[in-house]
Amino acid sequence: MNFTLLEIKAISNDNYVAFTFFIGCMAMLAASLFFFFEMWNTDKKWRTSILISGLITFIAAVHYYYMRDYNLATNESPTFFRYVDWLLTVPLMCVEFYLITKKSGAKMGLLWKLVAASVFMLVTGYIGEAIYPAEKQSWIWGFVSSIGYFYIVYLIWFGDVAKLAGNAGPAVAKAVRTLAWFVLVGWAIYPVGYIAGTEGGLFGIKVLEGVSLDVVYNIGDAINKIGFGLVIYALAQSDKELAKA
Ligand SMILES: *C/C=C(C)/C=C/C=C(C)/C=C/C1=C(C)CCCC1(C)C
Repeated sequence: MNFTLLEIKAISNDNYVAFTFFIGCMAMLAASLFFFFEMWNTDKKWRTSILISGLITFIAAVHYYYMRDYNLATNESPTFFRYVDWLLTVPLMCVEFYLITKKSGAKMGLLWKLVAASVFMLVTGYIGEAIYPAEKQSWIWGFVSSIGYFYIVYLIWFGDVAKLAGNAGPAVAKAVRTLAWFVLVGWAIYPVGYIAGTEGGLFGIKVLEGVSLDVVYNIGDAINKIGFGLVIYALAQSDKELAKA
């Protein structure tokens, strides 16, 4: 008889990369439960937004579960799962911007601009990271990807999103300003991970030697997915207070 040994992989104490996947998964799950429950404690007007916050962290939790396994089994970066996760969650963040500015007149066209720019950013980033990682050209793809990123930053800081937020009430204007900082500073964590993780990530030079791309991405995700959702939650809550007053 031929027995196949099922190898059970545990996270060893010094495997901090796998540990951040584990913690990431738990944090995303906890955040999802929070949003899903709080959704019912929220004014109808904001319920869809809170639901989407929960979907973003839930989709991430499922991907983190797989990514943790993948990383333990292969000791490699789960690049494919990572980008599938982002391709689902980043457009959902664009939907959040659309939903909160919709009451002051956001059109579907704005949503499509944001979604198209984010898909462009992610697909070109994936090409640089997964297809040409060992080439010195990965920085070119990173650079191309950044064009999509800066277009999103532009739309949110100075373009349609900023204008619509300016016409909205103080609660929405404040939330959009905070979310704009997330996009400018929080999302900038990702190119740092890319530079650390790809050969020649910065103009053909390998900088940030010894920094784990996965740890940088995992920190970025925790801040940007959970933090982003909490800003929208705070908006829904403060709007409730304003309505009561
Ligand atoms: C929840 C996941 C989020 C918010 C992911 C965001 C990802 C980015 C903003 C990635 C940006 C990149 C660049 C701007 C250049 C290098 C390639 C990327 C894809 C890492």
